[in-house]
Amino acid sequence: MNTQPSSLREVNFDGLVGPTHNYAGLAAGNLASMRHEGLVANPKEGALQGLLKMKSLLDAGYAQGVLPPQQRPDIGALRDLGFSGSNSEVLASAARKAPQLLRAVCSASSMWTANAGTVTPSLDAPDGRVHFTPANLQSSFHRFLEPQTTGRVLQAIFRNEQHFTHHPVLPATPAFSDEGAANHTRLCGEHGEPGVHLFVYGRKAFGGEHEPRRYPARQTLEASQAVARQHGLTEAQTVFAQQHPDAIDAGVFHNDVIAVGNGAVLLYHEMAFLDEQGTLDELRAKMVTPLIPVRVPVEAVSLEDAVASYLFNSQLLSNPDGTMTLVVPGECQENEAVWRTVQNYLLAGNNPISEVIVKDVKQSMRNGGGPACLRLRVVLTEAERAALSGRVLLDNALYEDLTAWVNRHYRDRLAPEDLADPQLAKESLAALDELTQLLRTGSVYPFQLG
Ligand code: SUG
Repeated sequence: MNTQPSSLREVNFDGLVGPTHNYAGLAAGNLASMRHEGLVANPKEGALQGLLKMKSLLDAGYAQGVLPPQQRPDIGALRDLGFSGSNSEVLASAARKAPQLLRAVCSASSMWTANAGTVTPSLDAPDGRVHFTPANLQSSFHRFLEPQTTGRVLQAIFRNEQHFTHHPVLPATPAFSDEGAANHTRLCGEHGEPGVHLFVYGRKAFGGEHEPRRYPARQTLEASQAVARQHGLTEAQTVFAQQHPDAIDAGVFHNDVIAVGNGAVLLYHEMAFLDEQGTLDELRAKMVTPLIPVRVPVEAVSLEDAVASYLFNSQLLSNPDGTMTLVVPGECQENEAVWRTVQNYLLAGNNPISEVIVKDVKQSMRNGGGPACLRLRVVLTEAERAALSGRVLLDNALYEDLTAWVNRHYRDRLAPEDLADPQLAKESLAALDELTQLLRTGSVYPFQLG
């Protein structure tokens, strides 16, 4: 067990937006992705918006990490599906015969690292190590292509076996559908108190009821239970709650689109959980510190406004004086009901939230990814931070290097018809090869491993 709990700090590892970022309408039940299909994307702007978010949180005193994007287009995936010939021939043939597959293998969806996996801090784990399980993301083809490289990236960075341990991806089958930390919230008191882990699922694989009718439920109870078991979490440390099916049908495809927790605070929309009272009661019974629920009722913010603004996809960050800062996407400011709620209810209310920071992550937002989707939270002790491999903790020099790298390699315009351009694939590989040197991760991409 950790003996220096006060050195615990949350590091947010943001995913870099990859060079093939585009709008392909790939995600059923994700209204932004469905609405923006075919739009011309600006990968350079997307990557710079992400880097600016990281930099401003670094400047505000928060610990910030960075995770590399994935190798795209995934030409290997097209070969597995029967396309053959040179890389250019594979791309051209896919563009002609299966444009939807070409779009899928070009997706830069790994930017949403809240779906990279589930993480348990050493303080809560029986062996005193930080535990990782990459999410299988089996509910969509474009995201199912992520877990292998995600696993390699996590193992390259959290390599030290004394401090970190990695579990296998759950079986990639509907019964174990897993979307990672987007459906997992750790609640706790201050300064190294053990946490209670809230796992939110959309359906039960076996004997389920109350399922959504329009859109898929992406997380199963069975997957969440398996991850908790892998990490050695006990019944006393875990709460499993079902997401409200009506919320899923309104476009809430992950719990982090409707709730966010930090410390003892759970900020959530009235429609987040199927059994709201039962969920709060169980959390209260298991937490050492009193839970601070901050409930937003439908009268204040409708489900529709919650989904359109991504108010709940905010980052809730702890400050040294016990207050918290909410990092919201720009879309919240543009929505009258939401902005009123932020000012008059969240900031003015009797809760630790004392500041709101607005960030522009529009390129990601148009695909349904807000500030919270873009980051994987990893709570680390000082010793664990020192044991990280690679150059992945953001400082001013790394920010400058990454910004220059984006400006050197990224396009400022990418339309669906550009995806078959063999030059895009070459540019992307050249950029990623340079990135692994910059981040000192070693070889993590299929093209580097041979
Ligand atoms: O899985 N969008 C992602 C957005 C993920 C947001 N993550 C969290 N809520 N944590 C998804 O739906 C759209 C890609 C496209 O349509 O081009 C996409 O995959």
